[in-house]
Amino acid sequence: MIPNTASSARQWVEEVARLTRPDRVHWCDGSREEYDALVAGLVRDGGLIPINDGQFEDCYLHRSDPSDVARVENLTFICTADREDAGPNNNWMAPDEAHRLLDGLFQDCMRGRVMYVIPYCMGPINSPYARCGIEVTDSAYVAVNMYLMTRMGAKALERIEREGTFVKGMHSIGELDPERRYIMHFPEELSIRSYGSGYGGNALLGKKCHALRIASWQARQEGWLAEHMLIVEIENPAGEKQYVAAAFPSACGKTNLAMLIPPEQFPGWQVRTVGDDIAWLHLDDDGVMRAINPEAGYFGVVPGTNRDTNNNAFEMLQRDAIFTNVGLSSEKEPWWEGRKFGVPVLNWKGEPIRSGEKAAHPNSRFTVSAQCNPSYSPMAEHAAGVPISALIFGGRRARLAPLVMEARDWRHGVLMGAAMASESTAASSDSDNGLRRDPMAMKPFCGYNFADYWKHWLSFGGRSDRLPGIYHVNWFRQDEAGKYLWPGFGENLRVLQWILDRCKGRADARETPVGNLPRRKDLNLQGLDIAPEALEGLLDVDTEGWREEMRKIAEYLAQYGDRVPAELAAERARVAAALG
Ligand code: OXD
Ligand code: MN
Repeated sequence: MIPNTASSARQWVEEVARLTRPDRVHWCDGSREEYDALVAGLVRDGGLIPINDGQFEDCYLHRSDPSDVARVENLTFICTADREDAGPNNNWMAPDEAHRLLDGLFQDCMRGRVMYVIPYCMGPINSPYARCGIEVTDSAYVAVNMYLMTRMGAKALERIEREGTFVKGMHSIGELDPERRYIMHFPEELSIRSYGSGYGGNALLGKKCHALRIASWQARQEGWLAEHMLIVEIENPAGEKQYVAAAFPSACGKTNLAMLIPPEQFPGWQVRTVGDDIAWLHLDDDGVMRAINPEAGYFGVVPGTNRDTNNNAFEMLQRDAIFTNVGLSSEKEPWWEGRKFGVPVLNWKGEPIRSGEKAAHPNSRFTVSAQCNPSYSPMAEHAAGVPISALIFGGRRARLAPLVMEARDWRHGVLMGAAMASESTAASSDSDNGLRRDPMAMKPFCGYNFADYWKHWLSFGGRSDRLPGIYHVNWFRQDEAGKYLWPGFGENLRVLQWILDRCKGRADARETPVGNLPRRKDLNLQGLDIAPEALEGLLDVDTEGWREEMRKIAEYLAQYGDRVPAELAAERARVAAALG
């Protein structure tokens, strides 16, 4: 499948091979036979461990280097000519310096290794909204994960050759040395260089590096949005389908929401997944916001997954899945905290479990093709994407943020997104367990200055009068004793129902300075066992707490200096004034 000599893809790959000196170059064609052969090779080398094939057909375990288990935000850089374009939200390095550093690391780094060339397409192959890239890597583990996560191989290469443009991604696991690890992005060159890590978010370059950091930059230039959002299809018993896209920081239940199972009291409702992590949003000619999921698979957090929390994920992990950093049970089955059955005997490092120790790494993951999801929406393959009724922002906040609130208009919604904050999680190794501002859940992923990003978001306000409603949710509110007030999981459909009814003008709300909130009577609580005090807490607006929050938001925005759009500052001031 090697393209002809004149092809820009081939020329670039030859250039990379001259620098990295692999023993062999393998152009991936994306076939199942190729996947099986790569897996067999990995099994031979110990990169994948077969697990109980009786129960888990064609499933494997990968144990990563123990120092390489999460994204590394402190080693992730945006390399733009002007430092201000990367903004205070990113680490920055001058492109020349970054190239020099990375050229040094990549030089000869693939000697004795195979270089896999992975042409991929982010989005349905025939979608005008899709974008392509080529990842070269010396990791067969990356190649098999890319097979599950993206549309890769011959078809993608065809499109690349036709369009003549693609994102250039160079990856090497190097020596897996944390001191020689960099994830570098060059948005102005549409290129990525990642060295020294094999972890998904750092190494599967189609995902965070391309579909968010580079794509967010392209999206700004081209007038669309690349967002850290799931996309879900909700069909009510009348057969009416609506779509929402929702942004949550990593490990806040996005995959669960994307695969929600309606509670018993919702007969006739169906929820289907379009995407679980990334949405590319475009306005169509009628001003309707349409979303595609650029990915074709999931790289989900495993701990906590069971039949009750996410039966769809649980089901799809039974075949053709790759587990990374879970434990093993006495039956040689993958084991993780919250699996609810089986006896763990080995931890994620492959050592016998010591008492009190966790078997799976908290950021252990599964990789699986979206085709294995029993609730996969056929609309995920639709070239024109799906029309979005509501955009939802959410964080993990023990206090203050109510269960749900609605922005009064687009501008207020942008403020809600920009002010998002969350208690930190295990998906990034830089967690400090504090509260961190994570605007639009894009803190680790926006490929340019947040101030310019908010301006770009605000610009949509003037482009259409059919924009989606914007909402903020919080499933993680706790009482003083630390007990969750809301049951979450499938019951979140009750909140989604209110949101969707609001979008159709069918539900009531009370206006408050921070947004429109449902009253108890506005939510469908039929059959839900929830204490009145819990509900009161969930729907309460703590005026003093919000005044303080608005002051903190002002401090946060001030970090971005005069680049902060005046419209956003004015919106914050409006809400603060309304709070008195
Ligand atoms: C992810 C993340 O892996 O956000 O999706 O970290
Ligand atoms: Mn994510």
